[in-house]
Amino acid sequence: MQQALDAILARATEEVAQVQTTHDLAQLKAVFLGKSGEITQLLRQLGRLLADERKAAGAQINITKQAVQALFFNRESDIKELALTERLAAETIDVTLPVSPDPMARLHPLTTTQERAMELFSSMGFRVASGPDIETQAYNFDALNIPENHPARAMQDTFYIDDTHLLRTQTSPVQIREMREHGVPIRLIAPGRVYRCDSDQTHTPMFHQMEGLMIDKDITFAQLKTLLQHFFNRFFDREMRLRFRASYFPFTEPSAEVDVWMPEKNAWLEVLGCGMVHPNVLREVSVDPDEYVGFAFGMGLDRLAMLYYGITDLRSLFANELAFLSQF
Ligand code: 2NM
Repeated sequence: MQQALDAILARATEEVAQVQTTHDLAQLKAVFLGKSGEITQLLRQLGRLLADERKAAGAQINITKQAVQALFFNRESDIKELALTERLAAETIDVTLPVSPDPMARLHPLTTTQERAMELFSSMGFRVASGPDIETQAYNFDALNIPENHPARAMQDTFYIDDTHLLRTQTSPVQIREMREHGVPIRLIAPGRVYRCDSDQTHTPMFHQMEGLMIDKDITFAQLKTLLQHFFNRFFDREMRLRFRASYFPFTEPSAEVDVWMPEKNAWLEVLGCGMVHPNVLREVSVDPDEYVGFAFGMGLDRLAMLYYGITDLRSLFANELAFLSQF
C-alpha cells in the first residue's frame, strides 16, 4: 500500500510541476483527487480490508492525500503569482517616454475676425464697448425708434424671456446705454453676440455683430463712406469696391446697405447696414438733434469671417469640429 501511495505522490509531484495554467491544473487535480481519481479509488477499496488494517491504511492514504492536495494548492498560487508578475511587467508605464505631441490651441476664425476688426477701428479712435446679452424691450426696440407693430418685434423673430426681457437682436442697445452714460461726442464700436429666431442654411439663432457709432457736431455721411472704405481696404488687405444702396432702418435716416465686390465670386455681397442716426434716437438719449449728428453702422462678423477665410457653410463656424478649426 505504502509503495502505491509513494508512487502516486511521486507522479503527482512530477506532473504538477509541469502544469503551466490553472485550467490544466484543475484537470490534473481531477485525475488524482476527483470522484473517480486515483486516491479516491484507494479510499473506496478500504472497505475490503479487515478492521485493524483499515485504520492504518486509511491514515496512510490520508497523509498522501493531504500531501497531493498541498502540491496542487502550492502550484496554483505559484501560477497565479507568475501571471500577476507578468501582467505587472507588461503594464508598466515608462514615465521617461516622450509624450505624444500636444496639438497647438488655435483661435476660432470668428475670434480672429472680431479681433482684427476691433484693432482696425481702435486704430481710428473707436473705443470698444459691450453690454448684456439679455436686454429689455425698452433698450432693444423702444429707444431705437422701432415701432410697437414692427415685424422685428414679433415672436417668430425675437427670443423673448418674459414680457419685458429678450435676447438682444442687435448690439444697438449697447450704443443707447453708452450714450446715456457718457453723453456726446462719442465714438465706439460694440462687437458681440446677437440672437434671432432663425435657423437654416444661411442663418443661425445666435450670430455675431459689430456695430459702430460716431456722434459729434458736423458729422457727415461722406465721413461714414470714407471710414467704411478704409476699413474694408485694410480688413481685406486690398483695394475694395464698395456699393452704397439706399435702404431703410427705423434708427437711421437716411439709411444704406453696403455691398462689397468679390472678384473671385464675380458678385456684390452685402456686408453692412448704416445711416445717419435718427433724430428720435438722439432725443431718446437726451441729445439735441439740432446740435449733434452722427452715423451708425452694423455688420455681421460671421459673414465677414466667411468671406475672409473662404468658408462656404455658415454652420461650420458653430460645429466645433477640430478638423475644421485646426485649418486656421
Ligand atoms: C445697423 C444699421 C444701421 C445702428 C444704429 C445704432 C444707434 F444705436 F445708434 F441707433 N446703432 N447701430 C445701426 C444702423 C445698425 O445694423 C445693420
